[in-house]
Amino acid sequence: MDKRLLTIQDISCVGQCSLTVALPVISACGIETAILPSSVLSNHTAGFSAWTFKDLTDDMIPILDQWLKEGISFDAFYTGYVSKTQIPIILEIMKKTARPGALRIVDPVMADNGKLYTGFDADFPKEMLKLCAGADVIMPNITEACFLLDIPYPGEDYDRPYIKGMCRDLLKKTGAKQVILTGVSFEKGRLGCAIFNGSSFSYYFTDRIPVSMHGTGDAYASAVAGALLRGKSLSQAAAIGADFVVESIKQTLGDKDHWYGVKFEKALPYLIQRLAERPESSLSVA
Ligand code: PXL
Repeated sequence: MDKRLLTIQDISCVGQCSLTVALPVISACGIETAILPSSVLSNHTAGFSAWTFKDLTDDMIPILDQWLKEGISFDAFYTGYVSKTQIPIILEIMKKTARPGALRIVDPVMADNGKLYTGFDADFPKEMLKLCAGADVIMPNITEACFLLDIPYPGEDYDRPYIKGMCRDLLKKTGAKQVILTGVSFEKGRLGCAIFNGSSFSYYFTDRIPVSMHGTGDAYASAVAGALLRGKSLSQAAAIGADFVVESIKQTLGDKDHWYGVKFEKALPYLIQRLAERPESSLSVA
């Protein structure tokens, strides 16, 4: 049977993030992608002056009940932007619809640049810990890692031992099996991630493109999820995801009208090509 993934996150109708990125990216990876929208927003909350917000928590259990009646189940789950009250429901959905050995991938979307996103309160990280508990892969950025660990945000003031310790502490505290820590940089022109699978630790860096674009975290996590389901290792998936985001950013550079997201669509052929490569040639870990 082909693999089927369920992704749970919001629909920001306009703005190229969350489900409007995850569905096309993971589908392009050749993986059947089911969705459970956690909420519907007119547009995302980063950079637009206002937005509508419709919470869909009340629909989640009826949807689950219907899936159970149909015998619907999943090989993988990938969660993104969700609300606090949805976390216990999502845990129940995963428990009841997981096929044997199902993979749980959690992007603990809640913060960046040292701050929680608009609409997330100080209690949110404690709830997010519950979603991360026992996950196969978590993909926090450094800000999210600090909130999960309840430690101060270091800004750019950190070194290799700090990042390695952070990865170890994340697995210890959350009980997750593997972590990809994103947004790591030790030198000005290079940006990447730290990858720790519980025993081996590595980094993957690319040249830093000196712009900050919204939605790159979702494009990254979606490509990693798709690559993992295509059988790539954690470090291969981390590298493919990073290169896909760089390609998406390059496709967006110079388009002033496109300030709200990245043109990941233009990079999908590149992603598909990378996924078709033999495993050895797609791995380039610094
Ligand atoms: O990209 C994360 C994200 C997802 N969904 C919504 C957001 C954000 C980040 O700001 O606003 C609605």
